[in-house]
Amino acid sequence: GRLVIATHNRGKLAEIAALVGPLGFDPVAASDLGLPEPEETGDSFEANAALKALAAATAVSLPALADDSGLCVAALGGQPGIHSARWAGSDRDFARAMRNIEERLQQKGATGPDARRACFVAVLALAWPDGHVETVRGEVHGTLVWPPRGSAGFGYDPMFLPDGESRTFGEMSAAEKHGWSPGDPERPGLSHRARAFAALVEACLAG
Ligand code: ITT
Repeated sequence: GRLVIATHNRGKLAEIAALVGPLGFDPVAASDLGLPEPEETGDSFEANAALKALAAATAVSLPALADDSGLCVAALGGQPGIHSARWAGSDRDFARAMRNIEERLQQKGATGPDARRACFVAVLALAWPDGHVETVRGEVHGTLVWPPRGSAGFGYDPMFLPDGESRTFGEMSAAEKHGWSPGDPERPGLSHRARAFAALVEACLAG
């Protein structure tokens, strides 16, 4: 059936559409339905994902899926975290946002890989028009490289080298970044988003 994808981020939308398509859903973008972007007033990924999914589901009376995600840098106390989009400013300048992170790491003398640990977090919220909402979390750990490498993906991808890989997310195709054969619950996936999807599929099968 129809599933609203409650995001206004094109990069996320492409990834989510590729992940839900094979599960038999017909994804519709919230932006194509003319839905406004709710203000993200929550203080956690879970709270923000839930409020975005619920706003869309209740507005159009269809189930809706939202994603709240971000990059958490250990040496920066977990920043930018839930403020990852905001760090790129209203013009969504991620080259500048990555430079900002690098400058802060330099100020802390964080030069070796151990000092440059980071993780990507994605929380998916699936909401129904009756107000029921389910959230799941996916994470991928790695290190931050400088200069950024590759131009695939979106956001902070060119700076993020997942553990055990030789290429950044910016150097991987979408399929490689997912590391997941859609519909195969035996494979947990590579990216935070693919891992959250695997958890969502599992939660739906269990529930
Ligand atoms: P919506 O709320 O409309 O979904 P948004 O971009 O505002 O879009 P978030 O508040 O969840 O979404 O911000 C997440 C930010 O974290 C996003 O803008 C990216 O910069 C970054 N991010 C999340 N997932 C990422 C990924 O897979 N690769 C690179 N950067 C990512």
